Amino acid sequence: MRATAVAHPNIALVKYWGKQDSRRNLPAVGSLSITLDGLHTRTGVAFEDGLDADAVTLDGASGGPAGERVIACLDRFRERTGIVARARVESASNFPVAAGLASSASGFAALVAAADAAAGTGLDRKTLARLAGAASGSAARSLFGGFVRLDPPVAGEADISLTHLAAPDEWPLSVVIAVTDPGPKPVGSTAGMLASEATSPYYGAWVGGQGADLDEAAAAVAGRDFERLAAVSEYSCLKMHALTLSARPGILYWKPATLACLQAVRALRAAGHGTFFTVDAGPQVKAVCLPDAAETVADALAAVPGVTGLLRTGLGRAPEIMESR
Ligand code: 2P0
Repeated sequence: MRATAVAHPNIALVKYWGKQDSRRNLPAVGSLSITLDGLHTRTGVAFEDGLDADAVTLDGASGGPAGERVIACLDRFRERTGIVARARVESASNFPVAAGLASSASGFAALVAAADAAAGTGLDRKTLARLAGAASGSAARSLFGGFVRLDPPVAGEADISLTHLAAPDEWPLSVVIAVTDPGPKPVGSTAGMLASEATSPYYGAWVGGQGADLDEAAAAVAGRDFERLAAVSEYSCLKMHALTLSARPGILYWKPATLACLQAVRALRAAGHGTFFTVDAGPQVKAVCLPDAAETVADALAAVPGVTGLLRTGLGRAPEIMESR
């Protein structure tokens, strides 16, 4: 009853921001993402009959709110599958956690994949995605590789739906991540979403416009139309940050270097390089690139004052089970 899974984070090009149902963690809006190859979380899960409580170690630390979220996710897994044993969980990521690099996405994707393999429950990918999504909305997308669309429940539906749009090798884009501050973000995603909903005058417009953005981005992916994907992705990113800025008090995730990177990416695109930006709930900038532009983009972002590190990656696959017994 033991397995190890490796899962990758994803970054949304059309952003998830807002909850339809906080208790079940159902999103108010859909999202569209790319899964990243170079970053990963490796999680081992062992169900042991002798344990009287789950024992969770995350990047060497045990307990705390992150550990509680893992236990809640395991409880939903047990409820869904009838497994009763408690688990020993060990998880480590190869990138900074809680800094807007989507550690919760790869973390919960690896957790549900490892739990399923350890318990031998054979749940299908969409069921695993819903279990991961109940823990962290963006994690549902990391059960798939390449390009993924997530739609919120519509009237009469109980849960999110997921559509795999393209595999990594069907449109092999590159991503350059400019790290401007590796520390934890000032306001977590969940708190930021709830504050935006409660206080921003723009929240209704945000929710109302999302379906059109998703359809536009999905059409861009289907047509492998980089310019079209660039336009809708930057639009969605800036609109999400306009929403957080318009909360009361406003939530400002950017550093000065974040804005400098956005301007650098816009200048590179104007000069003919295939690249566009996106920024999640944190200060790091992700530049999505056509493969032949990635080198130039990386050099340009490395030279921006305030950029403290650079990560480069291609698109990643679905979670993999590394060992199971
Ligand atoms: C996204 N983000 O679509 C958006 C854009 C950050 C900015 O999903 O509250 O950690 O745990 O469901 O998944 C980050 O939010 O939020 C996120 P919860 P999660 O990637």
